[in-house]
Amino acid sequence: MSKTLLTAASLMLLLSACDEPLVAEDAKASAAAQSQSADETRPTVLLANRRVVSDPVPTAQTASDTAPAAPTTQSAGVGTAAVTRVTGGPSRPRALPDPPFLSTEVARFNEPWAMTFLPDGRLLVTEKNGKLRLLNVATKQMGEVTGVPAVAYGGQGGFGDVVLHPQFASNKYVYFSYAEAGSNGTRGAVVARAVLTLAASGNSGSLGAPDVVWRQAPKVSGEGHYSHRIAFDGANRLWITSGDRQKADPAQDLQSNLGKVLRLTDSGGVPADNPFVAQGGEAAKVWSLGHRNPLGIAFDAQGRLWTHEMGPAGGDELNLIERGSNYGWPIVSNGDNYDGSVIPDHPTRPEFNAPEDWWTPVIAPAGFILYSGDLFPYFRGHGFIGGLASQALIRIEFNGNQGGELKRYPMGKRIREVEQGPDGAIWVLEDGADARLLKLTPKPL
Ligand SMILES: [Ca+2]
Ligand SMILES: [Ca+2]
Ligand SMILES: [Ca+2]
Repeated sequence: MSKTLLTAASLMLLLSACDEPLVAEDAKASAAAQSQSADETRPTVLLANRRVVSDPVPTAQTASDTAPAAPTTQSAGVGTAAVTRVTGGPSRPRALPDPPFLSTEVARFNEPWAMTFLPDGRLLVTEKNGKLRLLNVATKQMGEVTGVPAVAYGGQGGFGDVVLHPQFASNKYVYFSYAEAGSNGTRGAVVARAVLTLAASGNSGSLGAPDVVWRQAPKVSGEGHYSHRIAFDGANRLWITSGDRQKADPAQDLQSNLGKVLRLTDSGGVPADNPFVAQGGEAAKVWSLGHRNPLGIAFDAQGRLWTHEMGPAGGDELNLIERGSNYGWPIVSNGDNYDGSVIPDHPTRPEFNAPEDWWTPVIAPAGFILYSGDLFPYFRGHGFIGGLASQALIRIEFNGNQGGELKRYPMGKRIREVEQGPDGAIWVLEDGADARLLKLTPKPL
């Protein structure tokens, strides 16, 4: 467990890390945000003893140019267990440039949070203050989709995720999340769906009357840790990450839906085979519990669900989500509290599901894809995570039920969102005001 030994220097880096910016009730995180530059200048130093940080060179290909391209394996220490890296593929170049992509600015947005491509190749982008943008990425013409409900903008909250129903082509349903105001200054995340109508010409559209399919319960004070990331599986089930709203303990309470991963029907109902359905109420919608602030959710080609979540001071996690499992927050974390008080690490309580990889200092993960495109065939099956505090794009490699960071690409800005385009380009959104939308395409060899 050398990962848990903290030197004075690593403690300073811990204090310099932050998950989300400028949340009023989390003063120590805010203070940390002001000194994050120390983090960005040396993000991999403390990881050197446990990671492969350079792209692997597929030396096996030199053995025979005519033999079928067998996967190349190499070992790397990840998390608490050794992982056999599986790399290579039929189109893998002999060595990847670093970075392996060219970055092209396509547009700029004001505090973008999420994006998703429409079947016609246009891009929907949410902005935290409640705007839904429609961008023609070919012409760069920017329009707007009207009909977004009022959002409770402030802190980490506002307009959140946007995804299409798997049968969008026929039902036109767009699902989106946002922070909703309650009584006495309380707030909570909401997921709603609405029919999207696109204008016959030009670059605009409108949402029909929104139908709320899920609400965070109870609504609480504060403006942080909404999470509210959305995904669909292959059976039209609606998956939602619900953050702990910085209240911590509710993540262990099955009658609160804070700090959970939820599994619903596409209209917000309870699937009969959910793990806690017999307990009724909020528990019936829960798939897994003990989560803090999961801002990334994605299914892999085998249908397994992966999420990442922000830890406190240290302890960001990559998790394989398993039915009915408890991921430990706030009882265990490989990080500790911002005030320096210790939270027992995952290995002290093996009854909780431990992360497949974890990060101290934090990367502050936001946005997540599992790549399946054609432009970067050698990255198929890899994950890409946006990094806020780490100002990077983090590439994750998987082997069965294990996975971990293989490579970190510095981006120079906080990265809020990652998406795969129709042609297999990787798209990233920076965070904050005047944030760039970047299209990443393979760098010529
Ligand atoms: Ca955990
Ligand atoms: Ca700890
Ligand atoms: Ca695990």
